[in-house]
Amino acid sequence: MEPWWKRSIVYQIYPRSFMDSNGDGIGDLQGIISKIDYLKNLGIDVIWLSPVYDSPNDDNGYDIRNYQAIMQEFGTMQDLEQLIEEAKQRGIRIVMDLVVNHTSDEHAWFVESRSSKDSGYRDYYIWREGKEEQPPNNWGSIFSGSAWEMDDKTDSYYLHLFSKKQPDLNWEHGPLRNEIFDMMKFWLEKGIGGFRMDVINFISKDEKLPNGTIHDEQMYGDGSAYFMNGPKIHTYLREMNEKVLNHYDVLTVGEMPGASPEDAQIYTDPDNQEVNMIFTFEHMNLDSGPNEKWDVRPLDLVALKRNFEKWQLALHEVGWNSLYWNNHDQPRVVSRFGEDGAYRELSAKMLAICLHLLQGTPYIYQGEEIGMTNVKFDSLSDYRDIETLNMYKEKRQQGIAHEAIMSSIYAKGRDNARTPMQWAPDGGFTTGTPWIRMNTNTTFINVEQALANESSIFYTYQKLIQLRKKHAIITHGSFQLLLPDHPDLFVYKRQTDEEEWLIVNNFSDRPNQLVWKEFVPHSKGNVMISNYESLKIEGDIVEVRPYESFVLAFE
Ligand code: TEU
Ligand code: CA
Repeated sequence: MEPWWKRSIVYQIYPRSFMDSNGDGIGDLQGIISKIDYLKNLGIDVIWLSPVYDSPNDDNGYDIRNYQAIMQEFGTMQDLEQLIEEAKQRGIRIVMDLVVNHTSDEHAWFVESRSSKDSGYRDYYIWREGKEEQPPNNWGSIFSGSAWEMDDKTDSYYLHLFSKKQPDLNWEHGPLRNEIFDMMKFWLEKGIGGFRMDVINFISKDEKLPNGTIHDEQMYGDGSAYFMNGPKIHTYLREMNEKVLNHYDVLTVGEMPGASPEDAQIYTDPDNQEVNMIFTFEHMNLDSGPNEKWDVRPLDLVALKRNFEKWQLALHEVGWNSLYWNNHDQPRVVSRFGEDGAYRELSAKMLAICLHLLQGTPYIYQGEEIGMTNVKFDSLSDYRDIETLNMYKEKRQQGIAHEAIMSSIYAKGRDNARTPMQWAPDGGFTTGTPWIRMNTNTTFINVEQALANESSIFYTYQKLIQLRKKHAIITHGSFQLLLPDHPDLFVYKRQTDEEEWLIVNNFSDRPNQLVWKEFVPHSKGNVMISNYESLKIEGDIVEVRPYESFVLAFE
């Protein structure tokens, strides 16, 4: 039988910024519960909830202090159980974030671990002696600075690939793995629909922890070759399946920076019992330089198309793709690959259609369905994200100009995705002061207006979801990229034995022409969805207008 998650559409909620129910400026579980009917109306089947666990919030919940308790600001365990139940009544499953590459330094395990070299929890984390007053190796942290922190109590260093308040767990240690597996069972027994696994392909480190290459102008070594897709990653994932996941009917998606399509074939092949699908980063890295996300480059559409092609072909009938433009770590796609001024609505719909007609499970990030945009705060003090703040400090120390850093933050900063959900012209997120400033364009980009306008971006998403439910070709059809070298148009075909669909997307504000006969089997195509009122066809030529997108079906 076909697994349910192949026909599901997932909606990601970043709880802190979704809906505040009690006026403290912080989104919470009751806020989410109050909006389930909105999500039901959109048509999604699954909610992926970013972390709601007890946390000191160094990295907004991705630094967990207690895996089995709820963050007080978000509510209680009862609120979470109520959310699971109310979602279930509407046919919606809740997928939880599983953050097990690291914990908070305030987690009881780490407090124990750092207390003494003889602690029974010592091996839960990765401790090493320094070398001549220097850290054990040259790795840089993803959040700037060294990946090692000296802990005076035992005169040793611990590894933290992210902030120093996020020490990495030692997966080599069997008892640690068993604790994680028990914790997973605790959540599964509550009836959740699965896990999104945070940087799960980082959990197996090369035990020798060798120095990494130092790329141009960088202060630290790049250790990724020694912790991404590490030596025992497949072993650990299979153990997790045997001991836990195989006993439940759930969705699993591994967040996997640095995983190639070849890696993904192994991770997602059902015979291997590892994960159902992964989040690739390859398409998210195309508008950055090779070694640094802050080195912002214009998007090369040809490269983007080739990349999607590679993934679509690699996993077809082998594994499974996840499809996304956005999440809580990425800038808003309409500002990034679309146009967020005059063409905002058209380009947001185009991007939606282009992504949702591919093979895989689509993910919608809160606000994407109304075309929310990036923000530009004048003052650094309005930013909240630890990655952004640490990076700013480090680059200033290296002598880089304030303006240059701010322009990288405007393009790539994670807070672009974290401004509060825009429910109404006056905000509608909170009655108090939000923890991070609201985008001022909520006056005209908001849910209230989107719902009232039948041609809004929201209804394009709703329609895309309905189409996917109805037409098996979207889930199962083969993929073929057409016009691979065209600089503006992203054109592809989906095909089954019975039908053929043509998907045409203009990624530019220039009109482009297509010679009809070269693409369609015959003239009787049905328009399944589009973002203009009707197609512009003259004789044998179709004019594809600025940011136009349409899907034609042929029998
Ligand atoms: O992100 C992993 C990750 O490597 C990047 O996406 C990172 O957030 C950053 O954008 C790199 O420039 C996951 C979570 O999604 C992220 O929110 C957490 O901060 C991180 O892991 C640590 O848990
Ligand atoms: Ca609140």
